Amino acid sequence: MKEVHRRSALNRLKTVRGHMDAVIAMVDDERYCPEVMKQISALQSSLEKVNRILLQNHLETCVTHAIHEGRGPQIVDELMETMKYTAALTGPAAVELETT
Ligand SMILES: [Cu+2]
Repeated sequence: MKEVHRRSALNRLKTVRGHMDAVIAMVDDERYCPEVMKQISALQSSLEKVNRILLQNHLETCVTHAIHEGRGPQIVDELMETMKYTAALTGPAAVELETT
């Protein structure tokens, strides 16, 4: 991985872990449902951002190398297969994530 992306992904994932602990405590304390739901949405958004960082890293490293080695079609197929489970990478929410 490129160091800049590795650092960024790790920092964000560690923040998510701390945030997740806080949300678990909220549920344990039986906090008001919409408050918990807002926090869950924020966690989802944070994880989607991490996925975009990983996608950027993949394009800049693995995909670039594969194309140079003539393995473009295979790696594109693999990526399309991966992204079909990730609406946030391809759907309208992805545009919002660009700016955050
Ligand atoms: Cu990769």
